[in-house]
Amino acid sequence: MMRLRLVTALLALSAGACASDEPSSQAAVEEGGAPIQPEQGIYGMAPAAAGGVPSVIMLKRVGVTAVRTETGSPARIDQFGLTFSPTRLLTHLGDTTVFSNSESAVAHNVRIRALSDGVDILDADANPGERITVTLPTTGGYDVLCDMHPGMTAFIFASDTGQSVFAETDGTFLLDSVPPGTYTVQLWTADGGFHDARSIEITVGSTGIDLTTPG
Ligand SMILES: [Cu+2]
Repeated sequence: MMRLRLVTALLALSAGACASDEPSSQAAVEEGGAPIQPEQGIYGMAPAAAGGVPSVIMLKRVGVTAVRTETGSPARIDQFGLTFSPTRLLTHLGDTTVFSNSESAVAHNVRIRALSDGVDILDADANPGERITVTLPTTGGYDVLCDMHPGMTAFIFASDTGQSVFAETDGTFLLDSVPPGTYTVQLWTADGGFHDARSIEITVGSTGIDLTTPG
């Protein structure tokens, strides 16, 4: 109930901002530490993290083929100090991710397991200085583990939409720089997988959406 009330309050705040004659020059922050609204995009609530894995919000523009912008370098997860860094990575389906063992003397392992069926898609040893390149086979979430150090874990999500974002642990999320238009928004959660996509009209300014009751 708290989440619903929060989003309702934020929607009211958004409507107020739209009615103002002066365009907002920066994201609005309500006094008391309410979530930040994007200057141009969507914000709202999704289900809270499940088992430590945050919800993912994917946005796809209707009728427009997304043009991928090449970053020039693959995403990278470092193994150093007995941790993966970063511990969360959002990648695009088809892109490669490079694991680098940057330790001077500690051997690691990279095991990647699909959450959808629990099947390992990679199990490789990574000696100091070695690199392992992987391309995830399908959209969805993947646990990353090191067999040699049980505390070493990370999480990768592969998306195939134009814009995607991890929600915060409490479920709040924000997608900025989204041009006005008609979109589909789809939610993914660790305990429910892909939920039904729903249509959303994004207008000028901030558009609030409540995804706490996933379809
Ligand atoms: Cu390790």
